Amino acid sequence: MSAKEVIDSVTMKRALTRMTYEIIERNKGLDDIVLVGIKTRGIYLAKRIAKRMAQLEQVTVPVGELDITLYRDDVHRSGKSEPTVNGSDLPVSITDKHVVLVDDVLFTGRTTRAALDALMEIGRPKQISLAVLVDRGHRELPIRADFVGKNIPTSREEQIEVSVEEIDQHDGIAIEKI
Ligand code: 3GP
Ligand code: 5GP
Ligand code: MG
Repeated sequence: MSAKEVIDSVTMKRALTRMTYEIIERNKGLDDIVLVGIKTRGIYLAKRIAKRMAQLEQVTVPVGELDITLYRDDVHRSGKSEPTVNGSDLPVSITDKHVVLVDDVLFTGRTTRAALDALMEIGRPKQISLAVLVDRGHRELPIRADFVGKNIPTSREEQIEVSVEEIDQHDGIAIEKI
């Protein structure tokens, strides 16, 4: 296995800052926004975006979490399992709010679909948007991200390694051949 860094820490921070500006701009401010991170790294990215929003707009945006079972066999497409939501921790009601789902990597879209199902069961948001740090392609569902850090085309044999300071001691994005 060899990992090649394609996005360094400075570039990754800039991408997150740009995504934050885009969310503020498209929402015409931060009224009614709730950020919901998808476990694990999506949560840290959502918290980073919230921190940036506070710096830029002096507004505290609520950050919630969704725990979606990760399935590792999806890389090889050998398994038939679907991602399911194991739990959620949302600090406020999402009804009539603009929920921005945040994940590290968008691949087939199945995790996002599971997240959408869960959110609709929990409440009735007025809008749901999707923000991902990396779109690696290979969608299997009609799902696209509204805010994208980097589009990194991959083969199915490749894997994107997203590192965040909070758990990996550094920021960066690498491509790994598996
Ligand atoms: P994350 O929880 O921060 O998203 O499954 C554990 C980790 O493995 C995940 O971290 C995810 O980034 C990473 N991973 C790499 N490739 C895949 C993949 O194809 N599917 C899933 N579900 N996780 C993957
Ligand atoms: P999807 O459900 O869209 O196929 O995959 C999205 C989820 O799986 C994301 O939460 C993401 O963490 C994980 N994932 C899929 N492919 C990759 C990848 O190449 N690298 C990383 N880090 N995560 C991936
Ligand atoms: Mg993830």
